[in-house]
Amino acid sequence: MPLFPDNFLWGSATASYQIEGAVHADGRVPSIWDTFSHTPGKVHNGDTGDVACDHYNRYLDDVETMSWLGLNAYRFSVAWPRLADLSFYDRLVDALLAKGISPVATLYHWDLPQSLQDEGGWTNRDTAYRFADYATAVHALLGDRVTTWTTLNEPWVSAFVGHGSGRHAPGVSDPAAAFTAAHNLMLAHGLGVQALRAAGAESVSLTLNLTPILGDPEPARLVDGLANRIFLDPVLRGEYPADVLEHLSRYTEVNLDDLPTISQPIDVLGVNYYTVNRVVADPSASGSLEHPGTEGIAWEQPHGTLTEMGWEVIPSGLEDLLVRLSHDYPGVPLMITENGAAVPDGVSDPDRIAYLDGHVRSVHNAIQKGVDMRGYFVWSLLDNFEWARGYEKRFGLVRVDYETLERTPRDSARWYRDVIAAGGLPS
Ligand code: PNW
Repeated sequence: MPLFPDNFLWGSATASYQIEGAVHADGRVPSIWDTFSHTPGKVHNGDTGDVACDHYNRYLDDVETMSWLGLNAYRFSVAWPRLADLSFYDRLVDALLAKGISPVATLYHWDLPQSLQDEGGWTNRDTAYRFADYATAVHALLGDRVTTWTTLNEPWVSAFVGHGSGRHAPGVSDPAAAFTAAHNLMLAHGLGVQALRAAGAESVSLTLNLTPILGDPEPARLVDGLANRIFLDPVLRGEYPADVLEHLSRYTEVNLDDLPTISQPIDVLGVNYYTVNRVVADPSASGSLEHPGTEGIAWEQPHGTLTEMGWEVIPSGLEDLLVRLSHDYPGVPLMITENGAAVPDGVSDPDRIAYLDGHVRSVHNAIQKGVDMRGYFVWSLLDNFEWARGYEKRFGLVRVDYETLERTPRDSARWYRDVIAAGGLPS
């Protein structure tokens, strides 16, 4: 039976706007996702996070479920719009610790206060300084109990889905804004690391969604730069890759003096992995708005088995990615902060079990190849608000009935419980 290191974190992950609901409780102010989801035509079926899973009121039941699963860690995000009263997270953290579950807190999972968006949001570098102040405030409240911190979740999505295609809030479509936002998000990360360290945080990380790019070598290299290296190199090497810098300079100017701040050492890199992309050279292709400047590149249809998101199931991509990261960015421990699948609704979910099984095996293979892996978090604990896709896509180990808000553990939850109890996979 493949075994994992003793102190390996077995967790699951969620994010504030996707599960909490209670959008008017305790002085919470509107976020860009309230605005976006309430704008007709932006989210599938007109769904919003107004109620979501009502986790804000049901968190004790949900912590009970985590305890039943045997999780030793739980990754959640703190809602910046709740800054006026963060006591919910105080209660959540106490409930987790009472069950022996380590809280892993993400400071920003996409719910920017609308008031900051009104001043330009991530295209305004002031937002990065505001983020550092916010990080200090959250640490002051939770830092005596939370030891593992993540600054940002997936800045690529915030920058390029939020400002490139506009499929996500704030719904902007402007390549210059997207590259500027990417830079300012990295600055926020760096300033956030400094703020957390100054406050005495033990372990600080950043979570990136990393997508291996397969296909014709030249387009694959360009797209890899725009999807992956654009964050990896500034954060972990203190420089933009030359090809990426040349490319983005066609749209905007970035302040290279920020790089020492951006590249503050981190203790672990969070990796969100779901699938790969395949690209081919095609002179007639218009490229992708989420990868500005990719005219002449076509995204190939995914191969083989697909999830409900239309994403190709390819566990070997995760192993290859982890090995690559350990070679290209040595000395940085890695943690899978999200991995999971949307599959058809029901309590029986063999396709999710197969997906998770394959990817946990990949993580184990990477460990055997010498990669320093610290944990694995399933996305997600609960079905939840899947952003522009609304509630239709279901990622939960636990099913949520959105009429009654009743929770029902799926077969995959029992499977994960057995994996955790055994400390690894059945051979
Ligand atoms: C991640 N895309 O997001 C997020 O961190 C989660 O909040 C989300 O629920 C999960 O993956 C599943 O989607 C992504 O459209 C969402 O390119 C969308 C994209 C990428 C990542």
